[in-house]
Order: sequence, then structure tokens, then C-alpha cells
Amino acid sequence: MKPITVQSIQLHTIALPFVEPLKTSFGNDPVKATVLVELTTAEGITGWGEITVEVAPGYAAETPVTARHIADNFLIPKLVGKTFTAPHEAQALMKRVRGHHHTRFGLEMAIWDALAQANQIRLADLFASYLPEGHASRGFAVVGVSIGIQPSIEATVAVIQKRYDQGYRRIKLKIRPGWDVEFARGVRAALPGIVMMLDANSAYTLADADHLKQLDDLNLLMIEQPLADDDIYEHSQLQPMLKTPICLDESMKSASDLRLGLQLGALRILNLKPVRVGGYVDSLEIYMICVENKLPLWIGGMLETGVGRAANVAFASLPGVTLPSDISATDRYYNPDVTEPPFVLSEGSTLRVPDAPGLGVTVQRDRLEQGKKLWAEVNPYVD
Ligand code: OSB
Ligand code: MG
Repeated sequence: MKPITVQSIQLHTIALPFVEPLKTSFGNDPVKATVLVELTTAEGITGWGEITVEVAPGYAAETPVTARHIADNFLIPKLVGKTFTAPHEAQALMKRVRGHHHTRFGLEMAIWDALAQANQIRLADLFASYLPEGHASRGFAVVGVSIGIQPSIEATVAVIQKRYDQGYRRIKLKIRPGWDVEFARGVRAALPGIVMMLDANSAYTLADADHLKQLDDLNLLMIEQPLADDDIYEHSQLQPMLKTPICLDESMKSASDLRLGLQLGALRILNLKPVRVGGYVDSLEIYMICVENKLPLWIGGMLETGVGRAANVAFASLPGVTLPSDISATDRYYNPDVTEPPFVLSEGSTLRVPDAPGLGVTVQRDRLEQGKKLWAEVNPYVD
């Protein structure tokens, strides 16, 4: 492996208008806000990363403003001037900062991209190089689509129909108390054949167990994160009461969370969001725990721009990712996105891994500037 030496790191907070908002049990952001990381190396390479956050701390604790504070003052100084032969070295330095997984993730991604480019290989192949034999990239990711809370069952069925016609073959629907059993029954009655799952984003408590049991008749692929975002124990009490597999998202913030969850029987499926666990080094460890325990695994998303999406497509192309991932085509999120070329849905509900080295997509400078302008206009916080 050819090493890289980090010369400088610049952050760009941008906002993008959504093509379609994603309303969850905790609401929805008016625009996509994200912090892009531009890393330049002494060798003349530019690596990109994305600190995937939301405007408000609804899904996760970090925001564009906290990300800049932690990156500028604590994480970037650990990286500048250093030479890295593997992303693990950067991860070890940054892990000394507690928490702030999303911020660490974005910086680590830029290191991964720069290293892959320096070695003229795709990011997907760099991931696979740290896995045992038999884990080479398939060259594509099998994907589904996440659909927000709509005003009615009919409106939901119409959106699903549209996505189905576009070629998506796994549908995820957001639910919340008061918009769950009856709603899911209505959708199932209208569309008996679709592969369907629900995501509660932590909206329930164990007292809702009897209510949630009614979902067992609806042939759901899984229910994602029914209980609190910091809970593992109560999920382990809920899972044996349900036939529907519980998939954990918010609760699984590290490899040790997953080991505990498996030991307790709190989950039967994992939604791995590399951003939530602090990067791809930690994600590879979690990937191997899933392989060793035969735990079905898929890659979750947070409405990433093309930068974060490219990295997630690369990771989701690894063969241990056994269920469709929450990574949709560019036109589901942004028009235009900040990168080219766009991700387009292909045969079999898939997205292809780009052929170019590193992330395989290029950031468009004019769109980056536009995104920075929009953030400056809409940001209501001290930045
Ligand atoms: O809970 O999986 C979630 C988006 C933002 C925050 C949390 C979640 C989501 C999604 C969207 O469901 C997945 C995607 O990026 O398409
Ligand atoms: Mg989720």
C-alpha cells in the first residue's frame, strides 16, 4: 500500500433541497444539511468525506454545528501532517475523542478515499482487502427505498406503486403511534405481494408489546428500532414476544453494542449505518461479527449526498451484506446532487459500484458553492 500524507482538511457545510422529504416518527428536516470534508494530500490527491448529520438532533445527537466544532478543534489537528498506510491508523488517533461518531466517520471516509485513489483501486476493493478471502465486492449493492409518513393509506400506496414501477423491490415504511397497525394492514391489503418492512425510529415502549404483536400477521420482513434509541435490554424482552424479526438501528452504536445485543437476543437483523458506528474501520469489525454469527445485515442511510452514498454503495457491495440496503438512486433524493455521475437504479433493484478509483464520483464545485450559499441562508443557528 502506498501511504498518503495529509496536508490540509477543509469543511464545507451545505444545504440541498429534497426531491421528497422523509417524515419519520420524530418529524422531518426542511432541507438536507451535511458537512463535506475535502482532504488534500502532499501527493496531490483530494479525498472526500461526508459528515452525515441532520439539521436538528432528532435521529442522532450531532448537527452540522457540533460537527464543525469537534472536527476543527479536536479531530483535524490529529490528522494534519500525518502519514497513513491504512485507515486504521487514523481511526485509532481519532477514537481518543469520545463520541461524535458522525464527525469521526466523515473524516475517516476522506482518508479511505485518498488511500484508495493513491493506490488506484475502488473503495469497495480497499474495504475487501481488510476482510478474509471470499469477501470481494460483488460490484453492485442490492437496495430498497425508505418512504416517509404520508397523509393517507391511499397516498402511501401511490408512492409505493411509483417506487415499484421504478424497480425498487424492498419497501420500508415509517410508522409512529397512531399510524401503525391499521395503516400497515391497509397497505398490505392493497399490495399483498410486496417485500415490506416498518421503521418506528424509537417511538414505542415495552407497554406497546401487545399492540405491536398485531403486526405479526402482515408478513413483514422486519420491524426496525421499535423501542428507545439507547435501549438494548427491553428489545431483548420484546423480541421473544414477536414473530416479526426486530432490526436494530439507533441502539447499535458500536461492536460492543452488537455483541451485547446478540448475547441478549435483542435483534435478529442489523441495520449497519457506518456513520452511526464512527466509520468503516468499526464497520468492518461489525461486518465480521455478523458473518460469524450469521446475522442478516444491511446498510442503512441518512439521505446522504453522492459522497456518502458512494461510500455506502461500496460497503453494501460486500457479500456479507445479505439484505437490501437503504440506499436509493440519486433522483430519489436530490436534483441535482453535488456529485457526478448520478446513481441510477439497475436490474434487480441494484446500484452499481462506480469503476473509478476511490469513491468513484466527482464533486461539482459550482454545486458545492450553491449548497454553501443555501446553508448560509437557511441556517438558524450560530455556526
Ligand atoms: O431511521 O433509517 C433511518 C434517514 C435519516 C435518518 C434515519 C433514517 C433514515 C432513513 C432513510 O430511513 C434511508 C435513506 O437514506 O434512504
Ligand atoms: Mg432506521
